[in-house]
Amino acid sequence: MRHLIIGTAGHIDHGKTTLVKALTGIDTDRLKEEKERGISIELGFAFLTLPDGTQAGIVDVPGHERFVKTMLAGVGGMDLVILVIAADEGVMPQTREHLHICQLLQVKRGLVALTKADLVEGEWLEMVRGDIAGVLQGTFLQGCPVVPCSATTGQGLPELLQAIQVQAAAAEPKRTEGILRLPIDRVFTIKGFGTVVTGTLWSGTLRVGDEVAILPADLRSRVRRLQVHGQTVEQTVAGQRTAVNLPGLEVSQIQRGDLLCLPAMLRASEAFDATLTLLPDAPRPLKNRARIRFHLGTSEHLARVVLLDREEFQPGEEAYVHLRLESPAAALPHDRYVIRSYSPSVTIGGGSILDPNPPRERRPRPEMLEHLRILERGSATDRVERHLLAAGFAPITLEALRVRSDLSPAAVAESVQELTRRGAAVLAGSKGESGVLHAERVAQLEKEVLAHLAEFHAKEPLRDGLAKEELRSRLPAQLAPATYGWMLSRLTEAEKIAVERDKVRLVAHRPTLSVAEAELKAKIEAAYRQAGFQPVTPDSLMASLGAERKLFQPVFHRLVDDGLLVRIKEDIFLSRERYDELRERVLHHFQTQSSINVAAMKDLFGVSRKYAIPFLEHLDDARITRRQGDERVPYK
Ligand SMILES: Nc1nc2c(ncn2[C@@H]2O[C@H](COP(=O)(O)OP(=O)(O)O)[C@@H](O)[C@H]2O)c(=O)[nH]1
Ligand SMILES: [Mg+2]
Repeated sequence: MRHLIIGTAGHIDHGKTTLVKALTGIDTDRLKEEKERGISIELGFAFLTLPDGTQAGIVDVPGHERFVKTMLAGVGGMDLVILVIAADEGVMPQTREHLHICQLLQVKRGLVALTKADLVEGEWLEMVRGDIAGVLQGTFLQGCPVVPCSATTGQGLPELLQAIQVQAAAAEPKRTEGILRLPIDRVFTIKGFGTVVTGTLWSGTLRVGDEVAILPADLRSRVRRLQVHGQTVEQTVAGQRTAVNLPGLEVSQIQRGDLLCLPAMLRASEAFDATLTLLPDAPRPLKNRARIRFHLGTSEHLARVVLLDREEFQPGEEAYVHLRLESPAAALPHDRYVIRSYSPSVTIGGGSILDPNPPRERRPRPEMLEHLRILERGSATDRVERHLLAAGFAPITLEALRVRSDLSPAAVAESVQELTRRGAAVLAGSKGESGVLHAERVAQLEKEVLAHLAEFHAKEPLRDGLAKEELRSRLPAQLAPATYGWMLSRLTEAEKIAVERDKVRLVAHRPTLSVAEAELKAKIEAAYRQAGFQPVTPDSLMASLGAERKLFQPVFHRLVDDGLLVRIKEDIFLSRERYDELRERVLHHFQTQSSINVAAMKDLFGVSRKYAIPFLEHLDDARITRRQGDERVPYK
């Protein structure tokens, strides 16, 4: 079944609410004040089943200039608009403003209901038609049906319904498989159920039991009940007016303008990169950093427009801008927005979001304009590539790419394949955790790894390599452990580096010893071999050999790196042979004894407590023994 949203627009008192009532039987003016004053203040909702069975939700908007903000909250999600113009008054200020808003928000289609036709003569009607044609010129409604009608006499209503049917049939359905978004336009409580929010489901499918998030606060709840046009349903799809019962949340925590979506899909931001068109009849040019009212979905924010390539923005111009909001909002690329001047509040322009989560601080640079140009005009593949570049050294999952580019999963996969074929994208990571990196970023990272290693080898020619973690800490901070591991195996496979015992080195690196170093190395080794299980500390050995620290230390490190000396604890080292013997003899001990303690250890190796205790602790760490009170038992 097709679902779509029909909205009204037009100047106050031109008959919007009366027309909706005539078409649907529903009076959308529900507030007492609305009844008393005879004007609409809030959004009104009704529904209509078209002759072909299409279920249409109807959003009736207020026409008073003071409520344009409310009207704006109703326009997002409209598939077609009925621009209501009273035949007796003709085109009025909010007729134009509402038309501008629909144009800026890219409502795709619509028609004009020339209401109150009962009040005018044929000649007058023709004159008004002429005016209307002029106003619609160059807009999405140019050449649309203009249907004279009267809610009072019923004249023209069948023709109007017929024209709505034709437009509705041509409307493009919303994406039910898209990223779930429901901009909230009302919040209230129903006795016995708790908090309910309503809105037009822009895209996706929502089911009872779904976990949902309310942005920007990122409140969480689980959908308990769903209603569409007053009927309880199990699921609702894009294009339906939807009421959602959210247990565990208070009415005071949610407000019009919040966005209901699935958890962890969208991220609210206080900055957007966007295109902006200033209306030709905007009253004055827009200065850099001008404070404006920013309308997105059902929300309104105060914001500043940062101009990137000009000092002043003239009416009628279009440009790329950076928007800085005073409160966070969540958007997707291609979302349309409207701006109104701060005071007086009049609609002055609008545009399309290009990047919903750009870095906050930005100074205009030529590359940036190019970046935005590609985000706006580029092919799907070009846009995906921009997102990869912007993501730096953090691999992006296909899911995240989908949200950032607002493409279908298939289109994202295709773009990534294309980029991989071209050598521009690299699949990083493994087993489910995989993401995509831009090849340039990978190359940059490889260059850094190799440069750090080369530098280390130059400084410490006798050392085997740089400790893995040490190397990681010298790389860009955002590098996740998984990405780092992936990076190292990639360089190992390419035979550029080797990783041995947690040390990373360039494959080409071969530590070489001078004659003096080789001699000292032999002396240290011999000293440790002779010392058995009670060796001296490195410092006292250095003193007794009369060696200089500058010479002694690198050689000593080298012996440890090579595994010829094993560090037990602090400055207790054993030669490799003694160390192997230590392990063997303890294991042998366990063949006849069930445990070992410090005293037994002292006897076994003929050492003092000063050595026996660190030995046992080391064996615990190596999972050869396990401590049980004062005894050690075999680890397993
Ligand atoms: N004569 C006549 N009066 C109408 C017609 N439609 C609406 N009205 C009257 O115009 C006034 C404003 O109508 P309303 O629907 O509240 O206008 P809205 O502000 O556009 O929603 C009300 O007093 C209606 O009764 C019509 O077709 N013919
Ligand atoms: Mg009204």
